[in-house]
Amino acid sequence: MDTFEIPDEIREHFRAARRAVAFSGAGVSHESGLDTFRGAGGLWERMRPEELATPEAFRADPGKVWRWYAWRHQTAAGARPNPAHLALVRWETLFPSFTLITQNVDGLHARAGSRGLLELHGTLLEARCHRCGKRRDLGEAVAESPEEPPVCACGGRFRPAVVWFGESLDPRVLSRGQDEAASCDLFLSVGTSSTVYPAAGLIELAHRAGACVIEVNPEPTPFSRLVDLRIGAPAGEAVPRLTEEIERCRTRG
Ligand code: BV8
Ligand code: ZN
Repeated sequence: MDTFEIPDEIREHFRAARRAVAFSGAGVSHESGLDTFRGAGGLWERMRPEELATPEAFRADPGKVWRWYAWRHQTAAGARPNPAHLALVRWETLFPSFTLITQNVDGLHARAGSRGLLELHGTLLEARCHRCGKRRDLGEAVAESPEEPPVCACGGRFRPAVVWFGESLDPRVLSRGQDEAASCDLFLSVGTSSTVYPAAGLIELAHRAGACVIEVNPEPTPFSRLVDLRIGAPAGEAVPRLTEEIERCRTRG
């Protein structure tokens, strides 16, 4: 992709924006070599979510769920942030307020250097006792017990510190994300199928608040018709290019 057209009225939003939000999903990490969940080649093509990413699945077969997350942890630890993660770090200096909200649990935004990140679906880097809530490093827990989840001092089992289907998101993280979406003037949705709620609801919140909403995704999503600018290209190409355009608009006017 050499270029994409940015209409003048969108450039005007780039110049005027005071509060920006980026909302990311698994597609942002695809060019780092991590699988997405949905779509061709996605993780859910090979496994059913309810067999692995639910509390019921963990109760039924804790070892199977633990080994799947151990594999994902290893894959994420071996991956490197790509140009999309790195470009989003620059957004922190471009606007008076910027919040990065992610559905990803792979830790790549933080490793790229993003600060103040809102991780809506938790993190793959930590394990949490399902009974007492004690947290520990997931990599260490896997090294100690690769096949079955280790047992906590309280007798409970450690599980990945992610949010499974049917579980509530951390209400403080969710409400901060909702507040930011509802009060921003520029909202970038990138690499998400926009199908998992309540996360996907942030896009609608931003749109209803009158923000300029941009979508970066090679495939259309349920929100594609609502957004102000759709860029049908991979994040690793589109986000750095978009970031350069914003930098140009904000420094040279
Ligand atoms: C809850 C974390 C209250 C762990 C994940 C019916 C209607 C509406 C809602 C529901 C419903 N039935 C059930 C629900 C609720 C449910 C839900 O939304 N279900 C949907 C699927 C129907 N939600 C919940 O359960 C949530 N909790 O509602 O609490 C409650 C409480 C009790 C009882 C009931 C309700 C909790 C949801 C959390 C799920 N956690 N995982 C883990 O990772 O293992 S899900 C998973 O989906 C991911 O982790 C990710 O976080 C999330 C979103 O996925 P995406 O990031 O968007 O990834 P996806 O693969 O889908 O898309 C990738 C995109 O990238 C594609 O569009 C592709 O085109 C694009 N792409 C590919 N390459 C690139 C690219 N884009 C850019 N560049 C590229 N190179
Ligand atoms: Zn415990």
